[in-house]
Amino acid sequence: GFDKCVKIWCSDELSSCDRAGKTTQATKLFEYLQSLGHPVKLWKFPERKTLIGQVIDEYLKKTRELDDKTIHLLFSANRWECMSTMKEDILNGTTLIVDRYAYSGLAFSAAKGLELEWCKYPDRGLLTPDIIFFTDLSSEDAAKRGGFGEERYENQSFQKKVRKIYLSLKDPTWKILDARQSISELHDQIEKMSLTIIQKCKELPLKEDLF
Ligand code: Z5A
Repeated sequence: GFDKCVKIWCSDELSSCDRAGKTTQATKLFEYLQSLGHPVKLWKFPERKTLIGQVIDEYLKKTRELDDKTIHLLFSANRWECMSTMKEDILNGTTLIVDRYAYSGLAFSAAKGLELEWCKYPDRGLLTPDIIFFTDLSSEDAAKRGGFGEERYENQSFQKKVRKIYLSLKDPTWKILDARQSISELHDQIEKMSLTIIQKCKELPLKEDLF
């Protein structure tokens, strides 16, 4: 079991293109850690419930138009407005699983042609994930999973660009997983690596130095 008195600074981020199984895997990991009695919370960005989140939701549903830089900054502000709550949870020993985070901001905005360095700046200093799982799926395979929906970005040529940018961003905290595997095969790998990183992160200082 886990010692609840021990501080565990850990956050897992799941990144990837559309339909690659992030939400499925994030939920399974959440349920698994919870079944072990481990303090854990699940976040999903954009957090559509806040005021900024509502504007983002309208943009994604195409009922509101915003220029590329404005929406980029709003996605970032949406993360910042959640930071104090997330930080408090981590300091209380809770592991956070985050379904999309700042790398989504980079990949989607850079795929529109915005300069990568410009895109990084607003997210600088966010809480830093200890491990990032990238469930990698080609846009062709993604399209086979019930087809794309009606939201903005849900088309094959754009997802192809996004994937290329994601893969150019990877560093040693990234674990690239082949999303064509079954849900349980993927979960087994994510589960093992998460338990290892949670142990490793015990008593390490909080990291707020993203980008
Ligand atoms: N965005 C941005 O531009 N800037 C930012 O800063 C942020 C986001 C944070 C939000 O979409 C959009 O905002 C997103 C990026 C942009 N746009 N796109 N594209 P969202 O987060 O609301 O939606 P999504 O991330 O695209 O999620 P999704 O379509 O729900 O995909 P998913 O979470 O990766 O997949 P899933 O829901 O777990 O699974 C999809 C289907 O595949 C489902 O039927 C599953 O049962 C099935 N599935 C899952 N795993 C498997 C396996 N292993 N085999 C077979 N079938 C599977």
